Amino acid sequence: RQHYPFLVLGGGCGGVAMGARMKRKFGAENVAIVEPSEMHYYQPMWTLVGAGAKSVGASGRPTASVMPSGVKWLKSRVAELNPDKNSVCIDSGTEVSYDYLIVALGLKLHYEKIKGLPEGFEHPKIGSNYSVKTVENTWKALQNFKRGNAIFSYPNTPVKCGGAPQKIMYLSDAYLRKTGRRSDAHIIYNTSLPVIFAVKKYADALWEIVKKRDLHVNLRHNLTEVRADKQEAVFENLDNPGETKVFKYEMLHVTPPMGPPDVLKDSLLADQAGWLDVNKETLQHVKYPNVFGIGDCTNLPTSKTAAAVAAQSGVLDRTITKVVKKDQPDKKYDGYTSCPLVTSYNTVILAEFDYNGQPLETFPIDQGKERRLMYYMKADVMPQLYWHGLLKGFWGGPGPFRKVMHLGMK
Ligand code: FAD
Ligand code: UQ1
Repeated sequence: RQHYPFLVLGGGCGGVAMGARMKRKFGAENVAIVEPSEMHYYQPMWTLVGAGAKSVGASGRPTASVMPSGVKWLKSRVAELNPDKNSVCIDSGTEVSYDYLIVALGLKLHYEKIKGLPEGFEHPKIGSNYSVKTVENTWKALQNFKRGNAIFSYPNTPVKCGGAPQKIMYLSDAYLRKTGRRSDAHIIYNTSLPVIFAVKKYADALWEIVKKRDLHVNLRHNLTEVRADKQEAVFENLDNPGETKVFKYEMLHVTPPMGPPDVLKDSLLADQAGWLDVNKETLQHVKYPNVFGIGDCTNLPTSKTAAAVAAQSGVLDRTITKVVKKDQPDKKYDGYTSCPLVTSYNTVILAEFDYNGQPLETFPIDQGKERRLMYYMKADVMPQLYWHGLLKGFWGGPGPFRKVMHLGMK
């Protein structure tokens, strides 16, 4: 049996950021992070990897290199959560107890919920930017595109980075134009949602783009089956259950159904839907005051992104400091999240918004327009901000910059 005052579950984006912050406040010897993977990936880069603009190698670094030095890395999976005993069980059978627990387990991809997957990925013409195992298949399918339908799916569950399923469509469109094959392609976005994007300002801009570029959007279409040997994808009509439609494809990009990690879903820490049940302003667990959450595994009603994790990390750092001192948490998370909507190989619409779905833009220019500056931010600035700012516990989101940038302008 081991004990750590501060135990972090998951060594992805939120877990490493919080590990670094807890080390700075409370000392490295008091912090441990449980994470089984040897590699840590900057997932936002996979959108560009799928379109051939970055290499998959550039998106990953050894987990050992991102662990805050001196913090204990328990290279294991969490197998059981026992908040009534202030402890967890890890794979090795060891019980690890804590004074304060930070849950940052991310979410689980469910390719297997689509009939014919994951084995369908052994065939060509199909890829998925959501997994390191399949992201390069997207780029292969795009390069080998001859003639027919290019189809992009969006599942009937919460997802991380809600824009990513369509970003790869815009990049594919741009690639096919660049290589003179666009007239041989029928490009289709089949989404389970009733809208193209949740925030009206950006949705309006995206509808303009799909019209101008001849991209066909079908709302309430949910991918249920892939017959990869026949290059067929089956979608159900969510407004008319039981009704299905078969699409032939020359290229298929799959965004899988997603859900909470199993270990969390089956625990006392989960809400009805299986996500970590936290206070939406303080990120403290609603039932266990010494448990906190960050990122994709939580039930925070905002879009699941690394940008959101950055803003949450600043708030959670403050909440924990207050709780440790037996004070009331005071800093409040406003739901800030951001999605750089890549619309070509050199443009981005930088969506930023809060819990109310209101735009909350950092720069004093209209971010609803496609901009080259924002592409440069997405492709070259964000990775640096991630590795050297967010993971080191120094980047708590653009809030303070927004205030400075808008001085005298609003
Ligand atoms: P993760 O970073 O996924 O980390 C979860 C960790 O928990 C993992 O390391 C995992 O190994 C570990 N874990 C899981 N189960 C266990 C267990 N039982 N025991 C121990 N450890 C466990 N965000 C943006 O802000 N901008 C973007 O442009 C953007 N684009 C994206 C594009 C794609 C294709 C994808 C896939 C994501 C994108 N994101 C983007 C989203 C962003 O990557 C995630 O929201 C972010 O990584 C969430 O951080 P997290 O710590 O909650 O989860
Ligand atoms: C951000 O903070 C962040 O985390 C490092 C991202 O993840 C890759 C983002 O995509 C974005 C857009 C932000 C927000 C940052 C700024 C400067 C607007």
